[in-house]
Amino acid sequence: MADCANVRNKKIAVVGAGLVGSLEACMLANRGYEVHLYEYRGDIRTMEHVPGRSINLAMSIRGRTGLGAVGVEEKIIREHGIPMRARMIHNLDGTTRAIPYNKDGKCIYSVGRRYVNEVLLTRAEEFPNVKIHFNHKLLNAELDQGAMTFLDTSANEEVKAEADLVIGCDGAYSNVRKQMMKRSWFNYSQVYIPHAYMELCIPPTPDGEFAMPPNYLHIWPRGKFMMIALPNQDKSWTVTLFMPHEMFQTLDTPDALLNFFKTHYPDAIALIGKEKLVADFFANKALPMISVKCSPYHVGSTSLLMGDAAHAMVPFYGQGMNCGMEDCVVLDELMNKYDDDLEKVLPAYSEHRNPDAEAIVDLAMYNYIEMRDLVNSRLFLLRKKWDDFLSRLLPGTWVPLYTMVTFSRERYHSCIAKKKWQDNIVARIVKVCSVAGVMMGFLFAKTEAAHTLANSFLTHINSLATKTLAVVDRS
Ligand code: FAD
Ligand code: EGU
Repeated sequence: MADCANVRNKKIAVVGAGLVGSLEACMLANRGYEVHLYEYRGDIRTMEHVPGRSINLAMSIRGRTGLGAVGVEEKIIREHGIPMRARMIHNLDGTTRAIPYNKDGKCIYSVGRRYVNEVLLTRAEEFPNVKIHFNHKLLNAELDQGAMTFLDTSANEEVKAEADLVIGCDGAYSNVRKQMMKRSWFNYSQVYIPHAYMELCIPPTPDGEFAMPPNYLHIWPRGKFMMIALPNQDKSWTVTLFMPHEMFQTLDTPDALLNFFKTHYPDAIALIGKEKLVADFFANKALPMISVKCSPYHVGSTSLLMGDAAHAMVPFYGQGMNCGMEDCVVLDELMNKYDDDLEKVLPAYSEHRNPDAEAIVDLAMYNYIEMRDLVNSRLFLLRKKWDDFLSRLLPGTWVPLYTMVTFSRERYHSCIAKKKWQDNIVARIVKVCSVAGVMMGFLFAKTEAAHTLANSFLTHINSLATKTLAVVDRS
């Protein structure tokens, strides 16, 4: 525990007690700060139903490192994590195919959002220097003064508060970020993608078992629409259906819905159950997906954005929570480096973290475009196979992009740089092969028959090269 002058007596307000805010509160408490954690909702540990999105999430090394720093990694992974060792691809004809994530046995874990959040809240409360204020909605803030106004929703009255540092962990539609947007030299951009998502549920079988093999992330890739399923601890599955939001509106009757499923996800109807599918679909609503970039993340030495507030991303890499939890680790490291001198730490954090956050926001968006444009699951398989083939051929030097992102803490921006380097090599190999092919053509071209053979060979190589280059170009 740091005990220097920079920490003593300093008060930090963390706005938002979601996955990132509750972790960040623990991290700061560990350093000895007086931490006030403000949350709009009530205490989810005492609520029966928690409103909000995505019931379970894929947790990988970056998130786990954050949990480990406050001593709850073991607990969450062991008690609440379901290993997913491979993807299970569901083809249109009902056949399935598994593609492992990692040949060294590394895997990702399906965790319930609620469990993770509850464990982190309980951990935060164990620190005597943390106070959690539930039912407090941030209305306004003077960020360079550290002055905040909340609505206490249980008493329906406004409450003022002050802190030396205000950290916005208040999610994709962040109010703290909104305050920063009033300031000069704050950059901001957002994009809504045309797709929306809806969560459905595959219940346990009558004998209380998982209805599909549990240790997989199940995927139904269908180009314009896609479904993904992650296992829950109660042996149910949370299925997320992704499709263009206009298309959700065209599925406006039970018949239209069932026909859609019969055409695109025939195997899923039995798994969800016909009546349940109709009931859940029409009881739910399709939710939007937003992608946000901004910079810098700080105001002087008095305010900072972390998690989705700083970098909301589309969910197509399973990295939003992982990245937000890694934010906390990065800030902690910089606090060590600069001895908790916030004047130095905050600018250093913005400068260090922004290229990485924007890199994963981009990667998630590219992956969305790639999945959307894949015509069928065969192409999905082909892509993964090609990457895995090269990584087996050149272990260590040729690490597939998703492996760097998911199973290492390589900085996100350098994952992109390495991928570009790999693509360059592939393009070169293809070129060299084509030239070699042309030379062979001339060598063989001495007889009439050889000439014909060489010609068809060349045509073949050429079309192959063009196709491969087109694929390389797109990624
Ligand atoms: P949030 O979890 O949104 O928490 C923000 C908190 O702030 C909330 O508790 C909210 O009530 C509170 N708040 C908001 N406004 C105020 C206010 N004015 N005053 C006080 N409190 C406020 N990530 C992964 O790593 N793996 C996955 O598999 C994955 N799957 C996903 C699937 C979907 C469909 C979606 C939409 C996202 C997925 N994510 C995934 C991303 C992940 O959900 C987010 O990145 C993560 O929840 C961000 O955490 P956060 O704490 O920054 O924000
Ligand atoms: C989307 C929604 C498979 C949870 C990306 C893979 C996701 C998750 C993939 C959601 C895909 C897509 C990867 C993981 C993960 C794959 C990954 C996506 C979890 C490239 C709850 N994605 N997701 N890639 O490789 O690296 O399996 O909602 F379909 S986990 Cl889109 Cl590793």
